[in-house]
Amino acid sequence: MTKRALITGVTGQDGAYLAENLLEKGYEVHGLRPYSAVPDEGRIEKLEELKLHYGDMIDGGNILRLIDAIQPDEIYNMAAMSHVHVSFDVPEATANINALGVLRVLEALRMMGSKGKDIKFYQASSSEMYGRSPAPQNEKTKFEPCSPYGTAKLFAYWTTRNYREAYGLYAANGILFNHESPLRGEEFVTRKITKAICEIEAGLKQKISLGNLDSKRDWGHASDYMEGVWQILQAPEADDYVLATGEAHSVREFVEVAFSHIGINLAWEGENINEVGRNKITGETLVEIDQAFFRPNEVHHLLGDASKAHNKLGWKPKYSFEGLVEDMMRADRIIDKQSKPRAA
Ligand code: G4F
Repeated sequence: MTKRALITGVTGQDGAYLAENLLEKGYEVHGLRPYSAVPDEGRIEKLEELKLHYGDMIDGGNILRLIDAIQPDEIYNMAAMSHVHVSFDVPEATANINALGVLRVLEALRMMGSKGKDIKFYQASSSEMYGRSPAPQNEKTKFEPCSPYGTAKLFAYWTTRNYREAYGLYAANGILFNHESPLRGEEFVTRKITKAICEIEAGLKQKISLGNLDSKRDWGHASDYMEGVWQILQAPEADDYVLATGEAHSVREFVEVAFSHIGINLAWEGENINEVGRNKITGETLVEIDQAFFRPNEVHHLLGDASKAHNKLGWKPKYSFEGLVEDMMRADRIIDKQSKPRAA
C-alpha cells in the first residue's frame, strides 16, 4: 500500500528535501504552503509528483479540513517562522505560527478521534530551545530558550509530548540542531556567507557584513537530517530524538573555511565591533562587523549529542562540516557556473 504523507511548510529548505526523500521512497506526498504574493516554489518546482495545497498554520479550520480530506499516514510539521533574529521583531506572529499552529494540528488529530490516532505526527523541534543550557545538549538537557522563537518552539515541543501522553496520539519530536544546504535561505548565516563569498570572487561584491563571529553551532546537512526525520516516524513507539553531528564550529571558522574554497586566507584584526577580516596577502578588507546583525539575546554554544538517535534508529549523518561547506560553496559558485558552458 502506498503511504501518504502531508508536509507543512513544504516550500522551505526542510520541506523540499523531505518531499524529495519521501517521493523517492514511493510515498504519495502532499505539501501545504501558505498563500504568497511572490513566487515561493523555487525549491520544489522539480518535484512534479508533489501535490500542493494552500494551508496556513494560523487557520485551524483549514488544517482540520485538509487532514480529513487527505487522510495522511504521516504528518510532518515543518512550517515555522524560522528566523531567530526576526522573532524578536514579530514575537506574537512567531508564537501564533510556531506554538499555536502546532496546537491546531494536534487538536485536529484529537477531534478526528480514532482516525486521528492512526496518523503519525512529527514536530520540528529545535536546538534553539536549549538556549543558554551548557553544551553538549541531548534529550535530557534542561531547556533555557532565550528568544521568542525558542520559547514558541518549546511550547510546541511540550504540547506534542502532552498530546502523546494524554490522548495516545503517535506524536514525536525531532530536536534538530542547525542544518544547512544549498537550499538554505540567504538570511541565515551559512548561506549568507557562501553566497557573498562567491559574489566577491565574481567581482559583484567587495565585502560581507556579519554579527557575532564567535557563536558556535553544530552544523549538519539538511539532506542527512530529513532522512533522520523520516526514521523518527518509523519507530514502533513515538519518542523524542536529538539529531546533530556532535561537532561545533564558530561562525568565524565557517567564514574561514568558506573563503579557503576561493583560495583566500583571512587575517583577523581589531576587536568587537571594530574587528575586520582581511585578505592575508593583499590586506583588502573582506569581512566587517555590523551591530545590526547582533541579537538582543544570543545563544552562544550549541553542540548536540545524538547518541539516542544513533542507538535506537541507526541514524548517523554522512556529511562532515567540511563537506557541508564544500557543497554549499559548489552550488553558489558563479565563476565555475559561468565557465561551464565554455568548457563544454
Ligand atoms: O544562521 P542563523 O540565523 O541560525 P540560528 O539562529 O542558529 O537558527 C537556526 O537554527 C535553529 C536550530 O538551532 C533553527 F531552529 C532555526 O530555525 C534556524 O534554522 O544564526 C547562526 C548564528 C547566530 O549565533 C547568529 O547570531 O550566526 C550568528 N550570526 C552572525 N552574523 C548571524 C550573522 N546570523 C545571521 N542570520 N546573519 C548574520 O549576519
